[in-house]
Amino acid sequence: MTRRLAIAGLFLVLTLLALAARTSVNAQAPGGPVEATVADEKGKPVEDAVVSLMPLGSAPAAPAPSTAIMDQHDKEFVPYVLPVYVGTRVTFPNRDNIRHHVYSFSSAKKFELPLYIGTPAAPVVFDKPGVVALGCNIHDWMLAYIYVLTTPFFTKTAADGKARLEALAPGAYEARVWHPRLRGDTEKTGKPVPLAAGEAAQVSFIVSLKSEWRIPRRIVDPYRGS
Ligand SMILES: [Cu+2]
Repeated sequence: MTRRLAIAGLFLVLTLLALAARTSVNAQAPGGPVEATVADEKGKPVEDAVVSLMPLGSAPAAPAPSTAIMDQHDKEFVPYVLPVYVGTRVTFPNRDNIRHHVYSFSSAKKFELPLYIGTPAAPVVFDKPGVVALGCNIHDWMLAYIYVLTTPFFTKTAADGKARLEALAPGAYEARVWHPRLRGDTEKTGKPVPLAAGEAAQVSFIVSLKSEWRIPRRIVDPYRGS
């Protein structure tokens, strides 16, 4: 009798252990992917929009410090929009054989990399959230944006206006969109995104964009090299 009870008890314990293991596996299974779509008011896909997800309730754990690259190639910045997590170190390699002079007057990061060829020795640390507009003193048309975020969960739309985020922990999030020409505040674009384990979620934004105005490229005398 006692032995039977012991065996029954053992079974019970094993069953509970198996259940607990299953639950914990479920808890760790990633949610998503989150598929994001950004279009303008006419339904045209919007490229280079940054879609971010902020977990609701608790602040996201900071990822390991990372680095990113803002190239200069053929007298343009590449990419046009670079989203980074706050604290990211960004290098500015110049792949042209002429000199560039990169600067920003944005309050999120004022800096200057005086005339240089190659890669400046020290990367620039983007330690404040916000929008950093980049320019070049020599080539007025050069323009790009570094968008500094306080969540590590972000992505950028391709030419078809679509972007994808994977491997997120299940939970409640708020999605936001940002674009260099966004009319209005990115804070007001928030949409709730509940994310269940192993289930895809969709979020779509219709944004109003300011009209584009870019300084035209100047014909540069190749022999002067500027
Ligand atoms: Cu330049």
